[in-house]
Amino acid sequence: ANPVVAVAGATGAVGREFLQVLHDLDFPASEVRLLASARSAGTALRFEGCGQVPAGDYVVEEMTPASFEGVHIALFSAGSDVSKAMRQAVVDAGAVMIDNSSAFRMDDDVPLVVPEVNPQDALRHAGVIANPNCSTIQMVVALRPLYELARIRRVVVSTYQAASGAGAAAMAELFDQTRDFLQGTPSDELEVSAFQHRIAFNCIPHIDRFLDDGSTKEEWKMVAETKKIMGDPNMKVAATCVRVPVLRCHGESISVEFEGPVSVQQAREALKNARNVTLLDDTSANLYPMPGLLAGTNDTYVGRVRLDPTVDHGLQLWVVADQIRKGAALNAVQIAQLLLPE
Ligand code: A2P
Ligand code: 11C
Repeated sequence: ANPVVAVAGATGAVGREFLQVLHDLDFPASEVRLLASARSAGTALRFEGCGQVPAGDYVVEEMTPASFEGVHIALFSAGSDVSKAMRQAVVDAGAVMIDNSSAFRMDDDVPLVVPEVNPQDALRHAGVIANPNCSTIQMVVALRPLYELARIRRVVVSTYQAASGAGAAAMAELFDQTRDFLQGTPSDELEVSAFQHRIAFNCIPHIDRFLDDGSTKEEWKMVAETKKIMGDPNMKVAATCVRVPVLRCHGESISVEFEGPVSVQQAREALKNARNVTLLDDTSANLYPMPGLLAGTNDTYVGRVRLDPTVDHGLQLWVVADQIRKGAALNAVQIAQLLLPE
């Protein structure tokens, strides 16, 4: 029988995208349940349908432990606290939780999966599979084909992260602040609540909380999650994560140091042949990936591939992906596809 799918956090930025991706990939569901908090229970969301589920307006139900009875796959994006609170109910129902929060990512019994990189890990789950942080996902999709050319020793990455990474409300704040600023509201009177500072016409080098070593939790995630997904604890990663006034799609400047020689030509060839990667790299035509032009896409886009002459075997690249799709909802649904019978 086709699986029953629950979408936990259906009204959020990622939750809505879960619905869109289930439709776009025509996921073979027999039923899709929309779950959120009591605040939005009773409201209807449009769902275009997938598998045996017809298009229609579906009523959002309040998420409780009983919501998961009869569910096979539970796609979660309602924050870590909700994932932790519902984990046992999901497992007791015999369902698999595919969790977009950071609650369980580093647990030994929870695979952390990017289907282009470590699909085999998904099959070793004990009821929960974690979806990595969006910034990590697009980086490892680009690094994996390069790693096959030569082992990667060290990566230095700086991110340019879209407001929507912080949720639907943060996306609205960037939009509203920009409009209010252009309409003449003085900058100290702009409403600031999603981020620590104004995001309109600004960049904020602060995503998630600060840790004792001066880095942020977002930067730590890129380090720890990359090692786990790539299966190489010796790969060194240094990250700086920055919020920029972009609505959707994260950009990443990545410097890669290999153990042996890798030419620009070899790297371009490997990226061109990699599944779900699009190489947009022709400087003579001003062709490179840009966040403002790639919202709503599924691939990980790579450009500006060039030598890093400051190390023995180094390359530099620029990577863009829609972080709500590949960085969250699409990656999670692709994980669910790995669980379907052949
Ligand atoms: P709701 O819309 O009812 O608040 P985002 O990441 O875009 O902010 O979305 C968060 C999602 O998680 C929303 O769907 C939100 O539902 C849901 N959510 C937040 N808190 C809870 C909760 N305690 N129980 C169930 N769903 C929750
Ligand atoms: C951001 N990357 O852009 C964050 C959002 O660990 O899943 C996702 C945080 C996470 O703000």
